[in-house]
Amino acid sequence: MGSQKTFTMLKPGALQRRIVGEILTRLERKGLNLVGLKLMTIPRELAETHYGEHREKPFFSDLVQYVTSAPVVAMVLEGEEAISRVRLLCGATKVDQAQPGTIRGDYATQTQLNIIHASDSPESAEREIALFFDKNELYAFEDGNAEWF
Ligand code: 3AN
Repeated sequence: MGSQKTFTMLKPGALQRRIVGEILTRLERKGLNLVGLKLMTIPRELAETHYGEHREKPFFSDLVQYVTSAPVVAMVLEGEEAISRVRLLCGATKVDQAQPGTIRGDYATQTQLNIIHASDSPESAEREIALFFDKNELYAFEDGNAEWF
C-alpha cells in the first residue's frame, strides 16, 4: 500500500524505566524511519483530546492523569505500511494478551501503563500527528545517505 506516517508515543513509564533506547532500537531495526521526535510533558487538554474516544470509559481520568504525570517521547515514524507494522510491534492492548516478542508483551506490566501508544488507522495517524507536531517539526528521511554522515 506504500509509505505511511504514524504517530507513536512512549508513555511516561518508558522514560522512567530507562527503556526508551531499547524501544527505539526495535522500531528502527524493523526499518521504520524516525521523521519526528520530541520529549514533552503533555498538557491535560491535549491528553483529553488525544484520548477523546475513551472519554466515557471508566479508566479515562486515570489514563489522562498517567500520561500527563511525567514526560513522554512523542514521535512520527515513516515506512511501508507503518501504521499496521508499528501496531504489530507494539502488541495487544491488554497486558495479558500481549505476546512475548512485542513491545508490550516484553515490557508492559499493567494494561493502563502499557508503555507505548501507536495510531490505529490512517485517520487517527493524521489526526494525532497534527495534534502533537507542527509541520516544520517533521523531517524528510534521506534514504541511502548514510555514507555522508
Ligand atoms: P491501544 O492503545 O492499543 O490503541 P485503546 O485505544 O483501546 O488501545 O486504549 C488506549 C489506552 O487506554 C491504552 N493504551 C491503555 O493505556 C488504556 N486502556 C485501554 N483499555 C484499558 C483497560 N481495560 N483498563 C485500563 N486502561 C486501559
